[in-house]
Amino acid sequence: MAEYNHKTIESKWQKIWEEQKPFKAAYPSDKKKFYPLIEFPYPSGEGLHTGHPRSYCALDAIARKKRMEGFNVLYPIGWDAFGLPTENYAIKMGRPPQEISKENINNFRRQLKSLGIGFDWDREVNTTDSKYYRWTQWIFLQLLKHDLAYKANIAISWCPKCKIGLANEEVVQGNCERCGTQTEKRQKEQWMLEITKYADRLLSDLDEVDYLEKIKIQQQNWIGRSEGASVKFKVRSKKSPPTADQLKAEEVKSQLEVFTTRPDTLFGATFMVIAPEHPLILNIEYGISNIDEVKDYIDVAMKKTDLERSDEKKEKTGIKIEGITAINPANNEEIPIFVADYVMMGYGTGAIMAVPAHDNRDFAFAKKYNISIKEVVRPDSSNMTNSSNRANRAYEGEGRSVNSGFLDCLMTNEAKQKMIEWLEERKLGSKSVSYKLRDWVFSRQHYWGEPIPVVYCRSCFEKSSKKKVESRKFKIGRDYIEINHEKYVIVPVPESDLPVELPVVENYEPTDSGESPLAAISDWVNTTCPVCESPAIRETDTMPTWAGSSWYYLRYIDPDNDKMLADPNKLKYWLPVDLYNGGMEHVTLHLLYSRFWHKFLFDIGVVPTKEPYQKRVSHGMILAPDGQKMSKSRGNVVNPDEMVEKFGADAFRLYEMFLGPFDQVVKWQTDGIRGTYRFLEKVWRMSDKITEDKEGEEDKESESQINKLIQKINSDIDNMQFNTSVSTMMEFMNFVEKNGSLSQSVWEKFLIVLSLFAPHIAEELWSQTNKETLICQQVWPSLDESKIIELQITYAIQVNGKLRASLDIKGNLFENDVVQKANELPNIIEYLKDSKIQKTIFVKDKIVNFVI
Ligand code: ANZ
Ligand code: ZN
Repeated sequence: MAEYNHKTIESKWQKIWEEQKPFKAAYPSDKKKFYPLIEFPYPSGEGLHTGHPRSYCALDAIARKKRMEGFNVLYPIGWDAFGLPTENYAIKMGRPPQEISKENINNFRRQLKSLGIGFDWDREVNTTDSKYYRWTQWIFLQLLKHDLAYKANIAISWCPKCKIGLANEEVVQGNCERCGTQTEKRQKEQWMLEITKYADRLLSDLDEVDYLEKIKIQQQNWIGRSEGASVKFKVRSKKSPPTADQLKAEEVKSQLEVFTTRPDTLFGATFMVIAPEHPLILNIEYGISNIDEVKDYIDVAMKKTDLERSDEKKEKTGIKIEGITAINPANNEEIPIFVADYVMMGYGTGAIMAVPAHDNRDFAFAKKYNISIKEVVRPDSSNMTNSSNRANRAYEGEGRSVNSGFLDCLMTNEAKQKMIEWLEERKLGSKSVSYKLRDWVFSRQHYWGEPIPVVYCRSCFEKSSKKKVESRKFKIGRDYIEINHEKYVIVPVPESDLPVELPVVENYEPTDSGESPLAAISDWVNTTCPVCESPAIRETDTMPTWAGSSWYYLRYIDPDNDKMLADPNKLKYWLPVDLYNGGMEHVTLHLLYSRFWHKFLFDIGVVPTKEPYQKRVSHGMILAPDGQKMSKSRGNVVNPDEMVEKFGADAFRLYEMFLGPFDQVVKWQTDGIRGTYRFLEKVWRMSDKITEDKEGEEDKESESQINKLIQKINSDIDNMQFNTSVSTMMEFMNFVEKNGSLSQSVWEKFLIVLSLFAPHIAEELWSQTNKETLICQQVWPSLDESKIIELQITYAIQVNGKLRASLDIKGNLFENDVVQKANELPNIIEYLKDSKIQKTIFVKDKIVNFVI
């Protein structure tokens, strides 16, 4: 037989798969479905890196096995191709992003095909294709229609050098991701999606899915639900408002509302703190005697990032607002109000009641500004802390209320409850829930994204304002916006006019004003209003890359549908995704965004399930041989093309799986792939030694070995432990080598097992057994446990080298298991009774020697 030649074998089978399409998902089908999903790649200019195939090969092994087990499998691939790197590269090269993206996709496709991954290539999706983003825009329109999309003026990070608004993910440690310049905060009109309306369901429905625990925890933390109370404090000003008729409005405005998780500590609130962005300052400016100082403080604070502001280790800064005070509703004490940047506008109400005795941040602040500290919770008597301890930090735990009037002696939980009732009776506050989750900032001032399908019409405003303004239903940001002090109605582009295509432009540079480059294309911007046919202008912001990736798994189900997002019957058959694998870096934003869209689509009757993904798992990253993250700048990138060229796709794929436990971070080692290559050579040579099955005769030992292998692979695939699958196949080959020959039927089973991980060589050797069929279309071999022979071994158990007992046990066990059993033998217990074991010598299947 000729030498193992991976090149001819692999290109031969890739061509056959391309023609015969054995990985094509069927519809309709009587079979049970299985829908595994990998996070579709961003086709970067660098091409595939070794990290991508880890996930793809793993799910391919699972998909192949499921197909052999009779499932109708949908294992799709596509391209998440909008995004900044392509746009930046386009600007640098002066070439259209469309062209660059196409080249990158072609390269990714070539690379994936060269690995022989069994994707259903007929279902490829591409987020930048207008046939695809037409439906992304359509989903946006539905969100708009259901009042879940709105425009708001919010603070965004701004790069003064690029003159562009940056999304959070484009800011790296406060600096612009593109040029490294320190970013600033700027107010800008942005489209927002009201994901917070779904916060409760996004949290509680986690009970219905089967995500890894660490993924669930990250989702829970990101949503960050806190139960507590909102409490209203009156604000008193020494000066009265400038004019009398403002008085009434001022009364309402000068209520300071806080969110607290500890309403039981209200009697201990000795000051208040508001965030620098808090509207109270503007509302009551006339009453603030040190307004210049306050404004200076705010200016400095606004330049800081949220991270800097909330850093527990940094010294708290703030400034007292002179001229106004607040009234603690519990005891009517007059307390000072500060502005400090450790309070965030984005959480709760942007204002807090500070309880320095029981909150460490408030404690540090009170010490610094010499504010009184009043103890109102005492740890239960059993574990009294001494007061000296309390002098340098707050007691944040629970206990009994003290110095708290009607709450005194109550335990924290009862006290919280009682205080909430007390507040509710007096209309001073109520039970309240806060979430860390923020609404989703949905617009980008970039070119390479989906245009937001909205136009702005002035004449529509003039007409509708006459009707609606009185009824107060006409809301800024929801129904109309202001541009240069003119009011415009927000008019959705009619669904029948979708897609709003991205126009081809000359220049992809952002404009000086920080608008998207689209704003400079006046014949695109100027359009007619679909409602009144007057001149109108288009929205020039585009969507974030998170948009297209929030629903791609739906489009795979029906990729060519031009009537709707996807056929409901097909959705019903294929949903939910059975197994979704991706990186840990996507278990917060992407996972939440897509769950949110899915739930919304469920609510409007587009999808039949509440959740998109039944199971979410995650793989560990692959590091460079030097233990660092692979990166071009470090020059330590392992190029999959080179590996495939040298060792072949099969050896590469085997090594990707063999590297280490799937969920753990592992290091690439090129020596390792040599090992899997040698293993394949061994398999190749073995094919010469296969003997025909003889009637009525069976090699008990090889039957036992192959059933053991099948048993192991079955459980490994279920538990996603691919590395031990590969090592068990290697052990099997060692056995076969020793045995010298193998019967045809056992060999065939082995090839089927091997085909999950090294499909090309498996097809080739299968075809050499005179089969006309493809191995990937075989039936998974059934396990016959009765054929597994458990080798019985007798261990000699020694103490200091002298035989003291013997142990009958299964062969091939791990050291720990054997040593533990040996330790439990009565004789050995006796010998070891009063001594300490210095060392244990273990000889597999032979000896355990305790040295004392
Ligand atoms: C009074 C109090 C007393 C508080 C006490 C804590 C302990 P979590 O658990 O994260 O929800 N807080 C409220 N809004 C804030 C904001 N915008 N920026 C910074 N801090 C804010 O935390 C809720 C607690 O964080 C709230 O309860 C409030 O301080 C503070 F012994 O109110 B607490
Ligand atoms: Zn109009």
